[in-house]
Amino acid sequence: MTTDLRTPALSALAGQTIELPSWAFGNSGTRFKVFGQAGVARDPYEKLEDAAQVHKHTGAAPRVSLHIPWDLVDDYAKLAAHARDLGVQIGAINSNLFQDDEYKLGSLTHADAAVRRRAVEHHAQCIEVMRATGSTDLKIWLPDGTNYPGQDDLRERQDRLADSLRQIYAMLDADMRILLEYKFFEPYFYAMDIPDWGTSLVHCLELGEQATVVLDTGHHAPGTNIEFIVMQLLRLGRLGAFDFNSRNYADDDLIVGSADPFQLFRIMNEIVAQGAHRPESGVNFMLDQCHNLEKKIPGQIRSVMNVQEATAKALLVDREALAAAQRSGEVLDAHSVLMDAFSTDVRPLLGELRESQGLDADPYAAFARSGYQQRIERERVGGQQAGWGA
Ligand code: LRH
Ligand code: MN
Ligand code: MN
Repeated sequence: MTTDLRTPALSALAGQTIELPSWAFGNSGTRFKVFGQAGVARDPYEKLEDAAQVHKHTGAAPRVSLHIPWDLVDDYAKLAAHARDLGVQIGAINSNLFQDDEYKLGSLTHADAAVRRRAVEHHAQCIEVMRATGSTDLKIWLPDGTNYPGQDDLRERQDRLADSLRQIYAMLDADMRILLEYKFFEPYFYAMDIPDWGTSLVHCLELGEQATVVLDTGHHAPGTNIEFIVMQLLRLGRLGAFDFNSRNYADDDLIVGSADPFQLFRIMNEIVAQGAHRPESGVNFMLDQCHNLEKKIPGQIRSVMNVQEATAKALLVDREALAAAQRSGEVLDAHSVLMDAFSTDVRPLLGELRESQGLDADPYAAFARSGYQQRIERERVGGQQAGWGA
């Protein structure tokens, strides 16, 4: 590792933040069974307390995304104050259009204007939550779609969607933005209404500057070159956020970088190549995961560490050598520059960073030693479900 890359890498890593999902701290499972765990958070306040542990030991996770109505409370200003007392803050607010009977045939795309109005109205409530908590990101994942060819008019559904999104966009304050998520299948299996980044981008471009795309790493067909999408969205200034997780088969929602750390590195390489790891780029690095088998807090700590490790490796790419090899058409030399960075053990570098911040070099071990897990397992009975089937 050359010294000229090491120092800037350390300072870039010190500025990196990763946002945690509140639902990672609730009980979750598969579509077949929700597994209950001892000590799981019983309400949004306790979810924030657990999330704050992740920040306490990593120093890199100061925000928590909420999902409405999974994180329903009477007083959101009070919840935000609780977060601040714990040293964290509320991040993106996720709307929920996938658990109401009324939305069976669609929400923002429904043929009935009254149903669409109700779905738009739900976003007005989410924006109120944003105002009360200081959140600036409204994340919309549209679960709408059709199961059978001919079930509905594909074009009309797009037009209705554009109209509903326009109404939501018009409600935003000047410092707010929409993060529009896409997903190629599920819960519908013939045609999703926002199946891909192209469709999300088209709607964002129509809406205006305050609309950006959110890329969930689990929402693509097998073999999709995700880093290409990252590059293109950055190039157009429309990459608003990531929902990081690991997929092997479908929308597996497992720990980011677990099955394919090389893919995460390739994604972070495109990020670093365009300087988008810097906080001022506006890209929100969020996790969207659940921990079904493993414990929640250690699962989130591991996830944050995986993102940090991929970022550190991307920061160690010798960009001058890479550009020189690319310019001269030295294919294998260029490839070797990337692989050298990927093969570097960055754990000592990250350990050094944490120690310089007064943290333990190993957040995972530090949490295990802290006794927090044993305490919540003793004290909390009746943990809350993350949301599914609730
Ligand atoms: C949909 C999704 C979306 C939801 C979250 C819980 O699959 O990725 O982001 O809000 O899962
Ligand atoms: Mn997601
Ligand atoms: Mn998903």
